[in-house]
Amino acid sequence: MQHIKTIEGRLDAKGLRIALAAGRFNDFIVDKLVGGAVDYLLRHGMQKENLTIYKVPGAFELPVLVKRLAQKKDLDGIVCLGAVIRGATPHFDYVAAEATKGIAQTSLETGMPVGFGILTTDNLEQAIERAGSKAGNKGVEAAAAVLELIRVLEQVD
Ligand code: INI
Repeated sequence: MQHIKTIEGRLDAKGLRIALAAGRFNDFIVDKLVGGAVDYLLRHGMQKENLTIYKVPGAFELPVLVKRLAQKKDLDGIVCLGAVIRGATPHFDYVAAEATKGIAQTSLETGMPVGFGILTTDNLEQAIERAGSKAGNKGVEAAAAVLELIRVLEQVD
């Protein structure tokens, strides 16, 4: 097998400044995602003083927060956390779509690495499964993704 130059991210958060952006809606689920993300980052060398948690009412408000944080230019990455759970009305679809679109657009426009840890589930059970039980913890996954992405992007020359 020929040697092919491969760039990968070191999972070392030492010295990085990361913000968590979390929606309060369904906070008993979101708190589990926040806890998972914090735990992951601290266990990967991040200093507590370099981590800030910002809270907004719900997932719909996350894009504008992420945009403002990305414009501050003193952050290396942002982890978005929220829980959008389907109800009896189409509200779910609007909130989930706007949050996803707005966050992705800001990340692309600003170049800020953003981890997407917003659950979009059909019911509460699916959300619980993804917030630290049967299906893992999406907050941990989003924190891991942003860390890896930051470390890859800093090697792109
Ligand atoms: N916000 C969420 O984060 N999750 C939801 O499941 C949700 N639902 O279903 O309504 C939700 N709605 C609130 C929304 O994010 C805004 O905070 C609200 O519309 C005020 O702008």
